[in-house]
Amino acid sequence: MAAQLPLDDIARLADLHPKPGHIRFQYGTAGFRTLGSVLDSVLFRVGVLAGLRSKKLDGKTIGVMVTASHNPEPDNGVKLVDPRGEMLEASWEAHATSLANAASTEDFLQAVDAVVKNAKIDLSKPAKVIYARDTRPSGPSLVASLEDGLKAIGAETRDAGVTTTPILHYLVRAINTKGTSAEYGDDSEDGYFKKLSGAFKQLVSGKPALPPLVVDCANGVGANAVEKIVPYLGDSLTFIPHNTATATPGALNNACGADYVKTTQKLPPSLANELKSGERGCSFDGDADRLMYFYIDARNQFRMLDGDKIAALVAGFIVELVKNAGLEEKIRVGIVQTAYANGSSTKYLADRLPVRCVPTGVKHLHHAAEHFNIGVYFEANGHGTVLFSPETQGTLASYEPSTPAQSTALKHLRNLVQLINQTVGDALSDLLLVETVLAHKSYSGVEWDSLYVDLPNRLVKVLVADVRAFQTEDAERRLVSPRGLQGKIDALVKRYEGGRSFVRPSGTEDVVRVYAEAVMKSQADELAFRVAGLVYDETGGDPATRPKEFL
Ligand code: G16
Repeated sequence: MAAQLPLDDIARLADLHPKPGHIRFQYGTAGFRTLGSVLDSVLFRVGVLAGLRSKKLDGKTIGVMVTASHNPEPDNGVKLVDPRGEMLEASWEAHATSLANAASTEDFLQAVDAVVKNAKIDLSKPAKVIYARDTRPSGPSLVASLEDGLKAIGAETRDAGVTTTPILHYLVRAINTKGTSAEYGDDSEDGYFKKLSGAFKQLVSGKPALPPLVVDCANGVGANAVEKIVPYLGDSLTFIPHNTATATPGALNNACGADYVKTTQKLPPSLANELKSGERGCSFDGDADRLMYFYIDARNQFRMLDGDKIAALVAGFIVELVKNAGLEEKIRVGIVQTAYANGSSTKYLADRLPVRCVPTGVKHLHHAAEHFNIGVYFEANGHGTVLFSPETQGTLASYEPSTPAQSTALKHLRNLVQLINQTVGDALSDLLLVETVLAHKSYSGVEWDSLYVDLPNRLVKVLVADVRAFQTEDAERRLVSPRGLQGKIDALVKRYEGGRSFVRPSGTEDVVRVYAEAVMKSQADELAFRVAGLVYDETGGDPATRPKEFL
């Protein structure tokens, strides 16, 4: 007889985690994300779903990360990680949403059964799941709910404890590739730190050590990772960690971290006296999958080096190595960006390399980057990585260089394959990558920054009655609904020199985001607030949050 669902176990445990009646959950850009206090039922159901996903994939290990990343501390969230360490396959997002919204235990059992039938899951297969959480106070109880779901479906589990999102992604891939030719590394935090630090030390060997680096850990789990990697790095790089108060209530992502830096374009106040003219620093976000750099210039002004600048720095370095290795005929490097990429960065990169624009969300960038031999993807917010296709990794492994210069470049490329976390954006791995390039080029923030000059830009949020009323096309660069709004935005944009603006619904917060750029800062600000005002007026936003400049 074919294996059956353990309905009694699922029902008994599901009863302990009832769905709040008034909420509709959506598996979005970064999984489920909302107030931690309403996520109990979602976590239980995600546990069941993770078990089913593993069964579907013949018992491969699935990851579950409990985090709300850059969101404020009361929020929490959960996302699934597929076996190669990438985001959950898009077709399963609908299954996640349907399970999360089943109104009662009975409805939930039916929804589970529907997923089993729909996805043709062989229930006799094993289920293996590894999970982790960030440092949010709501984490432990949500993990307990998740564990109930995993128990209900009979999954074999591994608790990776409190760790960063990218380490969890690394562990998933390491577990699933163990003993294969694609082995990714030892499936432990120690394996991760050894892999990254080993490659970094090789890459910077013989280069003068860079000055110590100020790291703003956003009072999140990245603080633990930074502390742990220090002994592995030895004297190859020195950190000055800040915002490491992971146990202080309300501190997470508060006036610090990568999102703060990107959206306010300011230095976190806590670092005000830490950086002197010429010095560089960087910020992680709450789960350490985003990285922003900055430095203080000769006039004591804060200068931001965002994901676009990281992409330009890293892509330039990789292209040079590929050329120096004599591999430019075989290896094509490409870039993937989103609509948020600064217009100057797109121009700078497109003059040198193929560039693709895709909708926001790492999964979109990741998939597009897989089409290149080496795909460099970064969102402007600092979320990104570099992918080396399996063929390219094969080429790098077997290539026979014919000069000492080629041999050196090849060695560097091989080490980059080890240094870069290719499963997802990883603040720590990206930091080591940036430091590698700075060391090789003898760049300070100034030289790096001068690759191109950012167009002034502004990002604002608008709270509206119904975010779902906003739909986009053309990689989120144009609105299709509410109808007529795009035409008004176009008319406004035309009045600003170098003007560009777009409006899109956030996938992680209940807001609409408005981006604008123009040749002058005051114009970019004005355009952003005018477009935000249009959005507000069109759609009846909350009066309390109407963009202030236009009240
Ligand atoms: C997540 C996604 C990113 C996305 C960001 C903001 O980041 O992984 O790809 O750029 O949300 O998305 P939105 O503008 O739709 O809210 P994180 O770091 O929060 O996981």
